[in-house]
Amino acid sequence: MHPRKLVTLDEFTIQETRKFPQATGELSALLRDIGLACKMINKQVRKAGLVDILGKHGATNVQGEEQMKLDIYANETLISVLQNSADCAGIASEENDEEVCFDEYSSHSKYVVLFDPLDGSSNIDVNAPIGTIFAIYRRTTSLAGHCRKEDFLQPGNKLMASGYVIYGSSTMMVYATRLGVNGFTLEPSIGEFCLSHPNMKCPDSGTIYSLNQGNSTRYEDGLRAYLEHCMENNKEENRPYSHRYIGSMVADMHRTLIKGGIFIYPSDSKSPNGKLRLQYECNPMAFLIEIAGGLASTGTGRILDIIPTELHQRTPIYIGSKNMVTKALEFINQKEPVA
Ligand code: P6P
Repeated sequence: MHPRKLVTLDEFTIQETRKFPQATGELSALLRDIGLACKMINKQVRKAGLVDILGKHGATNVQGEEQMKLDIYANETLISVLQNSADCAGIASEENDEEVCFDEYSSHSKYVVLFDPLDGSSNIDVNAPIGTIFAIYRRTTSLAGHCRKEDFLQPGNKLMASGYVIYGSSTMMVYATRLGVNGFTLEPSIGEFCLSHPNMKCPDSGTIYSLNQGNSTRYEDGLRAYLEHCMENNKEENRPYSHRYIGSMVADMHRTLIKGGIFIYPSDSKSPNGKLRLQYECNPMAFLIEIAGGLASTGTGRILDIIPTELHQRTPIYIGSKNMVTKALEFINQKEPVA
């Protein structure tokens, strides 16, 4: 009996490429590059409590948020690996005001990558799960020249791949292409991401709702009515649901993908466009969850259909199990909810 063969990320992406004779393998190589960068970030995250890397760096990013040293390390690692990969023409990051288009060596590459290098960084000090979120687009501009702003302002429905790495009880990379969603767990003894969750699907329904209920006084009536619905006693519909909120989008989304549920960061009286960023948080998660069979809405339309106008624009988001997102939209759009 042959021992069960571990399939590494590298082997899996090469096998996927072989399904398409015309594929050049550049997208697969790019996914491996991102995996390498995140293994380097993982190494620092795992020892964050031991070295003076937790201290606040003092600088602030374009969002006006104080940058932790780990944020900066993660950002610089992703930029450096992608710049040297020759599979990426440029990047845009939550931590950079503008896009970064790479020099001659990489400028003819056909892909660009957007990322949140370390999402949920406020959780670093309390050892809660954090993550890296990434989105990969094929360029719309000529490969003869450098990439340009419009390469980074494409709608999510043009994504080639997207995913995240969660630095949690184990380190996992989950990514989606139009072929499906697959999860890889880091095996530290060999330093490889190994296929552990093939062909991931988001359950059509769930019993968990996830949002910062502390903001509920600022929520619109329809959303408050939906929250009442979640907390109501209804045995046949497994209500009341459980409320789970980690405050790290990657962690809340990973649970939603695996267990089902709904994650909400809505607009409210203080944040009319919500808090989460479209291009490197909401779109990559929306693409992934839709490929896994779920839904992702702004409340009035599909996240992936938004035409971006700014690199760091925000959007409200209702994302997760399709039956739960549909029910939430009935409440917030004041349609007579189905009994
Ligand atoms: P709040 C982390 O700062 C983050 O960008 C997401 O990871 C997370 O879902 C959200 O903000 C948490 O925001 O306002 O509830 O603390």
